Amino acid sequence: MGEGRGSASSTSVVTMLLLCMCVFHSKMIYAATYNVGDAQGWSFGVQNWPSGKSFKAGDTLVFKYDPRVHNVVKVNQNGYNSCVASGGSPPYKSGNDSITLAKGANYFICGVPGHCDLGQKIAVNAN
Ligand SMILES: *[C@@H]1O[C@H](CO)[C@@H](O)[C@H](O)[C@H]1NC(C)=O
Ligand SMILES: [Cu+2]
Repeated sequence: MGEGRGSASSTSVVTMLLLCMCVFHSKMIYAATYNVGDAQGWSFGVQNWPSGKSFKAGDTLVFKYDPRVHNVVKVNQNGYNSCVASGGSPPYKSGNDSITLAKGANYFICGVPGHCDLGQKIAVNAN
């Protein structure tokens, strides 16, 4: 009787462990990494790069650029539309920035004056 109870609870512990491992693995398997702008990197006219792609929350965008010339600022929709970085997060400026997508809309612009207006901006929707 005691043995029966013991084996039932160890079965559920094993089941729980397997479930946790499956969740962990599916995140590892399905999270993708994208180089923004592909070979051109984070550059003028990159604005259309996301079109036709589908992104998931947890995917990583890698922004590659010359840090003496550009940076990356996460902004809100208004900042994206009007090319204003003020009030946004502090800029990323390593030239090789990995940023994980949050669920929903993610907006990034270059904070160097004039660059966003030249299409150095992206809007990415993560499901
Ligand atoms: C960019 O960063 C990643 C890690 O975040 C690293 O593996 C890679 O080598 C870096 N590339 C360059 C060109 O520095
Ligand atoms: Cu720039």
